[in-house]
Amino acid sequence: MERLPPGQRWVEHLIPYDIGPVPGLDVARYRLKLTGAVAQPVELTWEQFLALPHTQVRQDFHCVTGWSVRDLEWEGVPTRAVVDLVRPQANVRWVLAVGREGYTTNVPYDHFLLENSLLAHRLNGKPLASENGAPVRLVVPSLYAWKSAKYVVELRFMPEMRRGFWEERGYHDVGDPWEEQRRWR
Ligand SMILES: Nc1nc2c(c(=O)[nH]1)N[C@H]1C(S)=C(S)[C@@H](COP(=O)(O)O)O[C@H]1N2
Ligand SMILES: [Mo]
Repeated sequence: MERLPPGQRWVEHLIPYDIGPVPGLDVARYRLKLTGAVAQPVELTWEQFLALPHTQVRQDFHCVTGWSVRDLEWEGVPTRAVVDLVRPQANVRWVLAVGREGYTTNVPYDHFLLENSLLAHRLNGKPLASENGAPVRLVVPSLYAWKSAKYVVELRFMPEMRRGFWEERGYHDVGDPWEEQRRWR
């Protein structure tokens, strides 16, 4: 099976992209908020986050600007584990991921729930570098890389879609690289 989605080319390493400066953070002050249409909203400390079940995935990563990186090895908490914790309502269809610098992106709930989706804090055997989203990054390998919100501080579970930073600027609400869903306008 073809491994490179249409219109992509392989590069060796991730190319960091940020919408703006990212304030530094001591993990002792890190909180991950799980909010929205859920039975049990939760705010996790760094220790509580690390105590959740862990997984490792090896996945290619595709940026909408045209580059793809092979075989990134992410380690962290499967999205399923946080779903078990907060129990989203049956009508939830979207997750809005929020970065601590204010970045947002809307992720379809079915992609968020895939087995390869996780909240990563390690990459290729090392703690996540700050430029790649430390301390915790949402990783949704089934979608273009802009859906993988770095520096994630909140996941909001929503029945209705609310567009994130790039989606408001015309990028696709789903963003499946195999369907070349780059833009909606
Ligand atoms: N918080 C946050 N997450 C973000 C971004 C951002 O600007 N802020 N940029 C996105 C984009 S456009 C891409 S291509 C990837 C890049 O990941 P990298 O910086 O680890 O290479 O991060 C995504 N996640
Ligand atoms: Mo991107």
